Parts: sequence; C-alpha cells; structure tokens
Amino acid sequence: MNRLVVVSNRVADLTKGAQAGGLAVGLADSLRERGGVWMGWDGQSLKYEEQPEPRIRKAGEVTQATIPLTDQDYAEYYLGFANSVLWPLFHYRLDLVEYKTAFLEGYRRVNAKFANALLSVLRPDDVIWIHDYHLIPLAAELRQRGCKQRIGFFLHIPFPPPEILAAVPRHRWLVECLMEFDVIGFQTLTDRGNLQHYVEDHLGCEIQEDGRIKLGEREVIAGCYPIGIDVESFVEMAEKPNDEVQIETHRRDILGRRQIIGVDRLDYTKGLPDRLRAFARLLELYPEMRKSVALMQIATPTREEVEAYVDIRKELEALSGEINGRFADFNWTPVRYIHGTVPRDALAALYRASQVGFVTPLRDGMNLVAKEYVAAQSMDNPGVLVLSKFAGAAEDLHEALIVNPYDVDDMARNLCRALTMPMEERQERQKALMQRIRERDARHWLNTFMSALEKGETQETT
Ligand code: ADQ
Repeated sequence: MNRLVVVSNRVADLTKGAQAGGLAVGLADSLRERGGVWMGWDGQSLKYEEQPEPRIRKAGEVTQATIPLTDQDYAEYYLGFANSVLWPLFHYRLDLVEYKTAFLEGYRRVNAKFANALLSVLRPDDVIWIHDYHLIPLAAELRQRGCKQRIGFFLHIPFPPPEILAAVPRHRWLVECLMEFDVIGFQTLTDRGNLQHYVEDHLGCEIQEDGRIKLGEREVIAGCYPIGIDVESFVEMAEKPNDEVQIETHRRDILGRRQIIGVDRLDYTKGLPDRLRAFARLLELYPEMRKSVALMQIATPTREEVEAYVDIRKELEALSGEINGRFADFNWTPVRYIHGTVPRDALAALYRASQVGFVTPLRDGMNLVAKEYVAAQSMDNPGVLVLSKFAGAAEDLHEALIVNPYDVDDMARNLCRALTMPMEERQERQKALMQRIRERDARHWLNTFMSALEKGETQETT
C-alpha cells in the first residue's frame, strides 16, 4: 500500500474530541484508520513573508506537517478568494461574492507555498489526496515542479452549474486547474454532472462511457464519492450515558416536552433564519404544540471576519429573541440558542435525546449532522430526521422527511408530522436510514476514492 499524503487548508488536532467542521471530522475518522501524512496550514498567521518549512508532529499513525501563513495570505487567500469568492459561488450565492484581483493573487501565492512545502515531505511512491476549494490549483503547482505522483482531489462543497460558475472571473482557469488532477471526487451526481456540463461546453472535452473526461491526451476520472461518518463510534458515544444531558432529558420527560435539534457551523448556507421562522410557524399553525416542544439550536461561530457571517449572527440572535419574546412562558423557553461548540460525546447524547433532527441548509455538499443524528437514534424509540432537499445527503437519505428550506410552511408542516409520527413508521424509516449510512460510512468513502486514485478504477467499472 502506498503512503497516503493528505493536504487540506487546516489540519485538525487529532488528539481533541470536539471538532466543528465536516472536513476535519470526516478526514480525522478516515486517516486515523489508514495512517499517513496530513499537511496544511497550522491556523496561525505571521507578520513576515518567506517560504516556511513544514513543522512535523506525530499523532498515532498520522504524521502532521503544518505551515504558517502570513497576515496577507490569511486576508487574501483564506478570507478573500476562498471564503468571499469560492464559498458563496459554489453555494449558488452570487449575491455574496466579493471578487478582488488581490484575492486571486493571494490564492495563487498560497497554493504555490503549499506546493513548495509539500515537495520537502513527498516520496516518489506516495499518493496525494488534496481536499476542498482552498487548494484547487495545487495539482497544477505540483506538476509545474515536476511532481509525477498520482494526485486526487475531493470537493466537500457543491459544484455549481456552468452558468453560475461562469459569473466569476478566471472560471476557465479554475476548471483547467481541476483537470490537472488524476481523480476529481464530488459528493453527489448533481455536482459531478455540473462539472461534466462545464467541461463539455467550455473546454470541448469528451465524456467517455466509463465516466472519464478526455482532454487532449489526458484522462481524468470524475466520480461521486459521498462522504460518510464513523457510524460505530458515533453509536457508541450516543449509547454512553451523559450525566448532564440525562438530567436535562429527565426534566423534559416529566414536563412531557419534546426537543427539536439543529447543529451547525454558523454559516449563511445552513438556512438558520428560515429554520427558526419555520419553528415559529409550527407554534402558530399548531397551538397545541406550544409548551410541548422546544428548539435547541447549537451554532458554532466561524469566519467571523467576513461580513456576511457577522450579519447572519445578528439576524439569528434577533430572531431567537423575537420568537422567545412572542411565545415564551414563565416555565417554557421555545428557542434555546447556543452560540458555541459542544464536545462530540455530548452532541451524540443530545441528538439521541431529541425527537427531531432539523437539518435545513439552503445548499450543502453533504451534511454530516444529518448522518450523525441518524446514527445516534435508538431503535426502541427513534427520532425523525427532517432534511433539506438541497443537502447532498438528501440524494441518499430518502426516508427522512424531505423539505424545501425556502418554504417555511412546508417545514412547519413536516415538523408537525415528525412530532406526531407513529412509532412503527419511525422505526421503519430509522432502519432504512441506518442501513444506508452504514453502507456508505467513512471507510467506504476512503476505500472507493482510493480505488480510483491508486488503481484508476471508475465507478462505472466497479
Ligand atoms: P460543514 O459545512 O462544516 O462541512 P457538516 O457536514 O454538517 O458541515 O459538518 C459539520 C461537522 O461539525 C459535524 O460533524 C458536526 O457534528 C460538527 N459541528 C457542527 N457544529 C457544531 C457545534 N456547534 N458543536 C460541535 N460540533 C459541531 C463541509 C461541507 C459539508 C460536508 C462536509 C464533509 O460544507 O457539506 O458534509 O464538509 O465533507
């Protein structure tokens, strides 16, 4: 087996339990098992400019190699091109794209830095797996430096349709950079189809019968590899008693109250304002639900230097205050809004103690929270997943109640349906969902991607 070298913008701390962010969670689960090297930014900025040497640390079977970035890199590459251009663009939010030439320059500069740093750790028989929108030009940078290893790319977020992508300057260059990888992995068939349409229309590529994209002499595999979770370890965490959650659940049981749970990074793509409005609509449409159900929304802060994130935080705080002001009673608070990160074991216990998992992104690559919620349920008395049709997870999790996250009434009706669903139906749905997330877990994701990267297998041939 070749040594696996993973590269992503940030490297997660593998010794820590709490990680908010799907990429960190998914990769940590997969790498712990196979071992290898994980390279990325150390999360700290510096004032001076020079090519940094990677800092090497061992964490079990994984060698972590990290580099610092400068303040300018952080502003132009991370906050700029990655999170003010590519993130909104790839989530179909052209209204939030803020393009500047300096952002693009910073993006190219940092990808070149990553390439230089990576060269110092690479061995000839390594396979390289690069992650996410921050590092699209990295394969091209590595190839320019003579790198011959096989290089794969996985996009954790959606890939937009050509007409949206074409709105950003240098879109053709971005896709040409993608074509330097040997394998490009997407979360869903929709995302893969969007790339195929783009390369046919704009680059004149041919899509072969086995799914390979042919560009001149080059052949690139573009596949769909939906990311999964480490189901068994999540089940184990959810089954372990957690004192604080148990006390709280007991109190709710005595009062005959149910809980709807939402857990997200605080991001405008996650559909949080309309989620809160849908909960308020539930209380309006079904007054019998008042005092008998509460929404717990846990939202971990991210990218707070980007204006759109400041706005969404303010909007949410105002909305939860408004709903509580309107409906709360002296012994019932309808919305419990927690602005922070919860340890993973407590999170698992909270999912299990909640009758509804409410996951309503406006657009999401996959959404691991949906899978975690399913994994945490007990078969004796499972809760119901209410899931946005625009989450990648909806391509797979058909037995959830699928909703339109822009339609507040639709979400409210489905919340009511979830809260009143008979046990038998809940169990049937849970059984099917559990089977699906077990079949497509973190290991399956890693193995199918690695078969393409190491053996050149396309999904059409497997
Ligand atoms: P994210 O946008 O971060 O991931 P998601 O897939 O839901 O979204 O993963 C979030 C992870 O962080 C989950 O494991 C969740 O438990 C954890 N988390 C979130 N908020 C938390 C909180 N407040 N406290 C503790 N933990 C919290 C990106 C893409 C997704 C894609 C993943 C993986 O945007 O679409 O599913 O990568 O590819």
